[in-house]
Amino acid sequence: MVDYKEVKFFTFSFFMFIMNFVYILGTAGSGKSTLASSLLDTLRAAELNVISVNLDPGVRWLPYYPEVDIREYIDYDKIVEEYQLGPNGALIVCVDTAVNYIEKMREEIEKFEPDYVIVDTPGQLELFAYRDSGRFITSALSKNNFSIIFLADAIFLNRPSDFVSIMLLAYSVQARFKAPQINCISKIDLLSEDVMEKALQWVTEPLSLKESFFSEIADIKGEFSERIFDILLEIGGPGEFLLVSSYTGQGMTDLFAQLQRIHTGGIDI
Ligand SMILES: Nc1nc2c(ncn2[C@@H]2O[C@H](COP(=O)(O)OP(=O)(O)O)[C@@H](O)[C@H]2O)c(=O)[nH]1
Ligand SMILES: [Mg+2]
Repeated sequence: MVDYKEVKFFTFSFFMFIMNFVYILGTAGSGKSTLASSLLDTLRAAELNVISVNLDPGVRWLPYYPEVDIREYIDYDKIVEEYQLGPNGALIVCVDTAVNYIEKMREEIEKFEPDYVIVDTPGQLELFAYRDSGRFITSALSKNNFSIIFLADAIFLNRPSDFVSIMLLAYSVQARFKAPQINCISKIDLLSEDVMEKALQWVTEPLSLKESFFSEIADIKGEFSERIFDILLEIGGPGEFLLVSSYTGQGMTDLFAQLQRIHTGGIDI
């Protein structure tokens, strides 16, 4: 016989605890922590209950106050000393060690009952995206309810081949995590009007990149980029890119709308 009291309780608790995790990943110095801060402001302005989690054990200063912080569990300086490691080696040990604290961090997060959890990841993309511990932490902490914001610096908009290399990186992150992903180019406030105009064309109409290849010095690398671009198009497209600036707030409304679409509207990945 069905125990309706139990069913009711289950449904109630199910609705109580839908926490949407958003991991911000990207190239070193692309502005992940700054975007985390700006996104927190945007979501809070929309009256959502949002908290932040810092997963960068080596960071000295953050532009936001994280409610949950890996540095409370792991002492980067102590690991450098104890294992006699350089910065990269120590960060690898930190991220691998973080696996042991995921349950505790999850408990801390649950106490806030947030709608959204914005997770800032270590400076170096490869540390998190290309190690098994990073992937494990991502799914275990969020219990598989997560999306990814992939962030790359506006400097990659200088040449079409640079932009293709970022598309490839975005695709490789997508292939690693197999989660809904929003690709963003950061710091667009630094772009000149000319570059901004070209960038807008590239992101809204990826095929326009093909024409730009001709204007780049024809060499073997240019040809290589063009072929990679063709393959990306063939296998379903390089994906959309949003142009954002955490300083001016450009693109933040679009980013928010995409997040809401993924987490509350439901989209196929
Ligand atoms: N001009 C500009 N600079 C930014 C923007 N976002 C971040 N930065 C700067 O880029 C640097 C790296 O930012 P940070 O958030 O620490 O990057 P992370 O290593 O990816 O977390 C800092 O000096 C930031 O002030 C932006 O939207 N515009
Ligand atoms: Mg950072």
